[in-house]
Amino acid sequence: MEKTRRLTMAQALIAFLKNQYTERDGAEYPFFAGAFGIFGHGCVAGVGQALQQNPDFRYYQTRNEQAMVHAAAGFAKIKNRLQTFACISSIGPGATNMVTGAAGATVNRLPVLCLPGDIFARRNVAPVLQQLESPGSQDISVNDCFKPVSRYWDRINRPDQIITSLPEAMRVLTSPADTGAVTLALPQDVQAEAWEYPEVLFEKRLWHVPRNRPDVQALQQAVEWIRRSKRPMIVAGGGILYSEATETFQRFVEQTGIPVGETMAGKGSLRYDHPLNLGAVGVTGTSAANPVAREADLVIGIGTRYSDFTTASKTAFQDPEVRFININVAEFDAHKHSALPVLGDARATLDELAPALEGYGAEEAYREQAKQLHVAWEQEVDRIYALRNEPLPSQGELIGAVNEFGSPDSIMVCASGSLPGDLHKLWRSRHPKNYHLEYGYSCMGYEIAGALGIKMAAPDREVYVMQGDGGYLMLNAEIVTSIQEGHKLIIVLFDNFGYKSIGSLSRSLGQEGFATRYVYPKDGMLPGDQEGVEAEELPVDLAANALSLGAHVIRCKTYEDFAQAIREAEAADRTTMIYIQNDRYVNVPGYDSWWDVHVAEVSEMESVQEARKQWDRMRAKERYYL
Ligand SMILES: Cc1ncc(C[n+]2csc(CCOP(=O)(O)OP(=O)(O)O)c2C)c(N)n1
Ligand SMILES: [Mg+2]
Repeated sequence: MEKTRRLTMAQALIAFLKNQYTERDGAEYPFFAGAFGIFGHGCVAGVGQALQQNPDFRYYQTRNEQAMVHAAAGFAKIKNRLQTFACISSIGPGATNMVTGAAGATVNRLPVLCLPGDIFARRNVAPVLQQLESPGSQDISVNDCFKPVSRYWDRINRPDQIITSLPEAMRVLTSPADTGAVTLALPQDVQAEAWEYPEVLFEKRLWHVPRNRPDVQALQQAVEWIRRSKRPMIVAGGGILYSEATETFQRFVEQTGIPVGETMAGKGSLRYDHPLNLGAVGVTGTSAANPVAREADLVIGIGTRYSDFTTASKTAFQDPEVRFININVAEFDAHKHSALPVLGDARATLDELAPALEGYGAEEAYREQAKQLHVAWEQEVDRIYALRNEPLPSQGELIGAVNEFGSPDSIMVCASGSLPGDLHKLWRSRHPKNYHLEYGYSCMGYEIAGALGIKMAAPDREVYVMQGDGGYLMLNAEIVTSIQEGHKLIIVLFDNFGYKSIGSLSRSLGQEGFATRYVYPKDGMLPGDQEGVEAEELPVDLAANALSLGAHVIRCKTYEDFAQAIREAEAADRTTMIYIQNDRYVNVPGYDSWWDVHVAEVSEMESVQEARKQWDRMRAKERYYL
């Protein structure tokens, strides 16, 4: 007779989760570091009760369900997807609050297990509090919203269903190619129902995370293409970091002499001062990487999903004969741009590609040109770091201060606004995890929440959150959790009274920054930039806000105050905000690139008509790469 244990579904779920482990290269990790959650009637009697009787599976109380999914994703990113958190919510709004976080995790290919409570499977008491009724079906709840943002989705309508559902959830979460958000919707009655579960379900399970090796023929073809190429370029993506391939990658670059441009997720795969590192490529690319991309006859994409920021909306690569080799664990990404797909783990593939390329080196003159571009770019960064804009400092010089005076083994976190582009260009990455940008979803609100997970994953490193006033207002509640749990963050707040980013985008589209400032309406309309200093600013004090949540606060006015505050903040014993106002209009330049934001085809505004003409010119440069 099979041994069984009588447990509620929620108790069985927790007993299963705490026995899941991953293994790669012989090292083992508990896959779940615990659970984040917010209790409500949709989970307190089920999962809440199970957590209470399983104190060895640590539960963390958070403030906002979206934030807890970001925290889990940030944690998973630092752990190279070998570990994550489960996220528990009540039904209804608690559940749907997680949808944004889940989408972010899936876009960024990061494992997170979402466990939203769900309406009664039993149905007789419906509609229950917070239930969305559908006149067309009783088999719909708000949790169906998770379907498009999850890589695996299931609803547990009977307690025995988890026996087959949980292994599927784990397969997807631990798959390098398929990972993302996984959602198991848990009807609140079923959570508390008991079942005789097979004892083997609760035994330790080790999920081997593979390093798949590439197809031999594809590899040989790649070798031929590289040997024949005159102007090859590598586009380094996040896959290099997740695969822990940075050392192998550096050797590969040095052996072949092929210059490197970095994506948002791939920045840090090579140290900033490596002579063949051309820095950021694409919309937010550098004066070194963008010209090399434009002329490249072969692009070797490693672990990249080729977002429009990387391809400059398909204008970055202009050689008529350009072709692509994509090294990727995911077939979907490997085939993009009609590439030669080299399906495999980045490290395993580079390990096989390097010996096959013995004797090959990019041409000397080409290498020299790349090195000179690298040097010139570093001088440009020095120039921007040294700007001393008055009366308000510029964002570029403040980024420089954090980079130069912050601890070199820190982690810098950012997600949205004008900072990501500036950081992509200007941040000098000194180790693979130094630069942490959530730019797959670019979700305002990721910054502090993600940073909480990051600090939990790397407690010995300082974590700098770089954030605008808009992002801060969107979601700052996890400051409280960081204080409750003693996970210190340094929040560097750039207050520019609104949206510097969308303001400048709006002006570039001929729309005068309409409704992108935090000012009072005038004559029934929100002023744009044409109102200048006449527009009346709002009486908001974000430093006082952080103070009221329990943070230590350092207010700065000048660059000198700020540089001093960066040094001071490291000595603080709890989450600290460094508050500074910066200039809305001093931008880091673009380096001959473009982003396709479709301009109005007809308009009464002359400035929009002008912008449309410019758009037409650039639109014509977009390519299909077939
Ligand atoms: C959740 C979410 N809503 C809206 C946007 C669109 N958006 C991108 S940047 C931005 C403004 C950000 O303002 P702030 O954080 O102050 O940064 P700044 O642009 O001033 O640098 C907005 C609204 C977004 N990225 N995420
Ligand atoms: Mg702002």
